[in-house]
Amino acid sequence: MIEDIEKYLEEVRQFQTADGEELEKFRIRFAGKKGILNELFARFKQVPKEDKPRYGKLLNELKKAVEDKVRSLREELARASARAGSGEDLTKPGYPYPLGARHPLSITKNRIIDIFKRIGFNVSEGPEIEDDWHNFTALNLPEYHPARDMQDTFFIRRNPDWLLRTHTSSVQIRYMEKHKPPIRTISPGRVYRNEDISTRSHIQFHQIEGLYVDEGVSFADLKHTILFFTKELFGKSKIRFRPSYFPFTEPSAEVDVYWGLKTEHDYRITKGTGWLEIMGAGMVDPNVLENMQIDSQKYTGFAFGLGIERIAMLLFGIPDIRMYYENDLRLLEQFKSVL
Ligand code: 2U9
Repeated sequence: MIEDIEKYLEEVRQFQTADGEELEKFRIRFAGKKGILNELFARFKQVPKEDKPRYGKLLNELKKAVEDKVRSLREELARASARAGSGEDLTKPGYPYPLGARHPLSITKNRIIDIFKRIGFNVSEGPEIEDDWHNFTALNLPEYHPARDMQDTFFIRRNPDWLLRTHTSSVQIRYMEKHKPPIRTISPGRVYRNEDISTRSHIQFHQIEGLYVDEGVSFADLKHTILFFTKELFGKSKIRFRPSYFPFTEPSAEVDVYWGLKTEHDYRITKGTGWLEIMGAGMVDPNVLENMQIDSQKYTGFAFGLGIERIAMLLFGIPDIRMYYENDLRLLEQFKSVL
């Protein structure tokens, strides 16, 4: 029996393979449940007493030799397969890459910016915390105007001159401090108003305001610019101007686009009229130009403002302004392929 072990020991030491399956067969033959090692251990009882120490020692040696051989050959196999590559099938298609989506407000903002860039407007940005001058005074907002009221504006408690801007017109005031006419700029950004939150209004929303100042800019230029815009953004070419009032423009108008009355949805959103209000606009009040040291006898300008949330609601049929700020993936994932 001792000779058997010595024979196996020699066989194990000699064993070589570069094949994983063959190695596994070898392992099972020796170290498997019904393998040689277990069988030899089971025979221990029958070994004559005087042979037991040597038998035991040799058997343990055999066991260790099997373990060492399996481990070293496995390591060699792993190294060989790493040299040959990962073992992956490189012709398989890749794993799908998780795709993000732009926010509907960003999509809308970018579309509007693109349209105005094509007719010579640049993009200007400014701070969300403003002072009274840039947000109100320079814009011809008189002290008694309700917009200046605590009710409508968030003031910064540390300094009563500071507030969260209520419109991005403040950016255009800053722009005129640095640049002289001709000026063609649009200012997108977040604004804040102290309003009750509902389906249609929120304490924060986004605006784009536009400003064009040069010699000879007229109301006709304003009308045609806005007509171009509505054609490009909505594909709609019927618009109307309704007289209105803003402190910073004179004359002022609200702009409606003819949406149509083809579907029940059209009826609902236009309240049965077919018309939808999309923005406000007007000729820049001469007082505002003078505040900027721009000669209002020589220069005129037009300005307009629109709420991005409202436009995005129309473009994408979003029913509630709060949905923009909830980060619900069920909404956001719908914009994966929208540009
Ligand atoms: C300067 C002078 C005048 C910007 C204008 C509007 C009309 C307007 C509203 C649309 C919906 C705000 O987001 S909203 O609630 N805006 O109706 N905005 S004219 O007039 C300016 C801008 C800058 C220097």
